[in-house]
Amino acid sequence: MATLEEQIKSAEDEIQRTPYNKATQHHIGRLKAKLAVLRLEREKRAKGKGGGLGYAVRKSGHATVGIVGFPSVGKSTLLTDLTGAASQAAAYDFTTLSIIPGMLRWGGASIQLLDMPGLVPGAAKGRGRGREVLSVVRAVDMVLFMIDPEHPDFHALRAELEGSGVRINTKPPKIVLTKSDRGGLTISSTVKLTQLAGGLASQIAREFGFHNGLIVFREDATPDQLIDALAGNRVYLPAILAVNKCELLVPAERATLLQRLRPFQALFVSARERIGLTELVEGIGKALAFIRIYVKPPGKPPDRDDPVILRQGDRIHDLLNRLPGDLDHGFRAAQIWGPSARFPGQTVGREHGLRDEDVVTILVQRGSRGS
Ligand SMILES: Nc1nc2c(ncn2[C@@H]2O[C@H](COP(=O)(O)OP(=O)(O)OP(=O)(O)O)[C@@H](O)[C@H]2O)c(=O)[nH]1
Ligand SMILES: [Mg+2]
Repeated sequence: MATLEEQIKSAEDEIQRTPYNKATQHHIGRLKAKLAVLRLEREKRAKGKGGGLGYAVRKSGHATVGIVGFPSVGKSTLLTDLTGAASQAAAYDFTTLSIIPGMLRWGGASIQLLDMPGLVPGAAKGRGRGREVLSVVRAVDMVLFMIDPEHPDFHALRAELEGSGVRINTKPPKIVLTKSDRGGLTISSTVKLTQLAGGLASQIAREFGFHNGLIVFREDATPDQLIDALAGNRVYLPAILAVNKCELLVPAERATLLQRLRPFQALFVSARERIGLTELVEGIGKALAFIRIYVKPPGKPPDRDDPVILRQGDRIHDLLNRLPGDLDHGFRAAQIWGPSARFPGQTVGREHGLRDEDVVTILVQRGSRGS
């Protein structure tokens, strides 16, 4: 019986070897599902062993951004430039051996920037301290990829994150899974499934041991998306890409690199010469999609100087979590004025989605303390 590592390797090789076409599409879909299941098993075993000491990172600020790059691309130099935090920089690989945090301001928000040890190809398999670094990446709110002219292979860098279940600049697939004990597998969809037709969806589900229950598709998902939904441990993060040491590149080299990096829009910076840093910070703030929420105590005007900073997609319950006191407990309803309100003073519940510059009053049950 082949070991787990051998089984993974042979599935990876076979996927690589098999040309993708109509005739092989089912076979490849099933192989990918099998590979995903084997990788889940590898992760489970690594966790069981303890896998060495992980990094303890205390998140702070309104959002945490991790700098991800190969060794020596200039991550620590950038952290020190942008935040003043001292992180040793040197001309040899693996200068940074732990996670070094720094703080950065953007508008009214504070952003925590994490300098991390360099990743190496194979990190997702556990090379170097790859697994520990990747587990920190899974906990951040955004990734700042960094490459330099000597290590320009962004696609390899990104593949390390993908291999550990991190999905960049995409949304979770619109697939709802409901498991049950018996009754077989039912698949339904609100759109035509063109990439999982002919029983491929149920074949993939079976690889995951999903034999009974309901799978509902709300988009024309790919096999990879179904596998992500079944694996269940994927994280979806926004990311931007910086090319450091740009002062070493002549214009023609820049153009070639830009072309190769597409569709990612790279920002050219020089941490050492302090070029492009303002644009970089601007890019980070934009990608984090902050929204400003003004809290209005009942019967008083809102405090416009001191917004609560949340992120696009956040809801009333995220606001409750951010405000002092146990508002979540006594919460009765919220009233909204501004972009997300259908009319001024609309009454909404915990699930209401907030927008930039909303004004919100939290109403609490009698006996609880309001805000
Ligand atoms: N030419 C040039 N060199 C730079 C630039 N930024 C950093 N360096 C140099 O690149 C080398 C590596 O910089 P670090 O900041 O230590 O790189 P790192 O990514 O933190 O490296 P590890 O911690 O080992 O992964 C140092 O010698 C820096 O002085 C830059 O913009 N231009
Ligand atoms: Mg470093």
